[in-house]
Amino acid sequence: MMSIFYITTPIYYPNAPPHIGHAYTTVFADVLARYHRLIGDEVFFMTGNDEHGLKLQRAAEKKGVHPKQFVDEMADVYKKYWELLDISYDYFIRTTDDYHEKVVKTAIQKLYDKGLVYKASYAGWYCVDCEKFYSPGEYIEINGKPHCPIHKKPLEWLEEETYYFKLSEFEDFIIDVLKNKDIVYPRSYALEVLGKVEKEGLRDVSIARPKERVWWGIEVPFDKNYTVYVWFDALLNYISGIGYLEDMDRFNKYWPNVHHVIGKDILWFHTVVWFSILKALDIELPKKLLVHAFLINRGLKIGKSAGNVIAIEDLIDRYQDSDGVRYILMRVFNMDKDVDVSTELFDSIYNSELADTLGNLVRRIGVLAKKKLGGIVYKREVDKELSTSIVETLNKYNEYMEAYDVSRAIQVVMDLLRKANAYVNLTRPWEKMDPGKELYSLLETIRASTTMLYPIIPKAASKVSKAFGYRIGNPSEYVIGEIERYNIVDAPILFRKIKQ
Ligand code: ME8
Repeated sequence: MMSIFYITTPIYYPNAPPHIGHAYTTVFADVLARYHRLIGDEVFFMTGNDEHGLKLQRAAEKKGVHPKQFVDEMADVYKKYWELLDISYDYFIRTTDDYHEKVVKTAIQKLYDKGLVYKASYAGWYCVDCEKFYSPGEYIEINGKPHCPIHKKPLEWLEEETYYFKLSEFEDFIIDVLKNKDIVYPRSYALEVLGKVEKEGLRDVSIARPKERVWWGIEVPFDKNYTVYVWFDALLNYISGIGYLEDMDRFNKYWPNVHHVIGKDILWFHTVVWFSILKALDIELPKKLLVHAFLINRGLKIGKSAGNVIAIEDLIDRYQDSDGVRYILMRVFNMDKDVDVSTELFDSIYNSELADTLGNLVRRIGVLAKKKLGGIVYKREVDKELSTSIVETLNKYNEYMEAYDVSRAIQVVMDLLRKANAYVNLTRPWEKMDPGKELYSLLETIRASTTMLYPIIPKAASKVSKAFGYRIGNPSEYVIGEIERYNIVDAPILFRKIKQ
């Protein structure tokens, strides 16, 4: 049955180019988007940039350019990186787009009209990197001074008149949602937020900034001395990007099927704050919020602010192409646990799985088929054991992909490919006069494996399908023995081993 699958990434702050952490999220979203296209869903995949606020204002100031010029240039930089990583997004949203600004203004006005916004003074500790206030108990102290728990940088003291959103009014609603609705995945994250809300309650949040301090933002429609707080602005991208206000049919088509992918650093905003805003706007809550843990390096979350960034271009250089990088990131992908990035680990995954297992099998079978059978392999009965393994693997793979467990899905395919390599060693087709049965069995295994791996390594999978003459189809409708005749025109070397 065809369904609609709307998937989003966070919109990133373009104060610097994206790094491995952004790639982690974006590749994951891309893999889900590609999988859903393969199984016949109508997919809308959106990523983009979060272009307003103090962080961007300062980044532009530092460069001596107007923030608009700065974010324009950076939008191209982000798009270039996503192209390098073969990200198949359908739409790239920017919060400086005019339809988006209109949605933000209308939304904040609606909350104001409903009596959910009021003016009062605020004093507190602020992290510009998070664009977030931290209260005592939330921040950490280093040398007696408040520091951001994520970026480990000193917080700034802010005191100002601001507009508040009455988040406190939504406390019961939020508790009910986190307890009883199956939105946040994995569920442990819902329980984490629930625990915090139950313990501390919900305090109202500031949703505006005085222009004299933060002028780079969307003007508050009911007070021109203020700009809209960047997080309120940013979250609304998920609805403005599919035509909220402008094209309600389109909005109503995609919204009920939205899947937000985020890192756990922005969990609070995407549960408590986002769910309350949606409720206040009379919009249904998202279908799923998919949360993942961090990539870390020397114990710290990898990030621009921590200065331990790993550049996407370095990864692409080392692993030769986008496929290598995509595969490694998805192979280590973990929603619950932080993953320590290490070159040894990445190299060994690349060498043993992509080069030695998949690459080696494809090369061997391609060469053998050409040499022994002139490249033409007719349909034969598929080896019983292999055929059972193919079916089992497909079932598990589909189950894991439906559960967003890309890493496990990859691992079952690798197990199948290892079995196929063992079958080659056991049956020794190079010694046979007519190795038709063995080669056909192996080609069917390769076809199934590349079909399953296509969302992760689209270039390599397409290369094999072209060289061996078959189409990448729907992995939930794969039929063994469907191909009457393989025509092998090439025996590609997919991944060249790197020296460790
Ligand atoms: O927070 N490990 O933007 P941002 C895993 N503009 N994921 C990581 C990561 C790491 N070390 N570093 C970054 C913002 N990420 C806001 C979002 S959405 C309405 C507004 C990924 O540029 C992860 O997805 O700081 C994280 O949530 C996101 O980048 C933060 O990107």
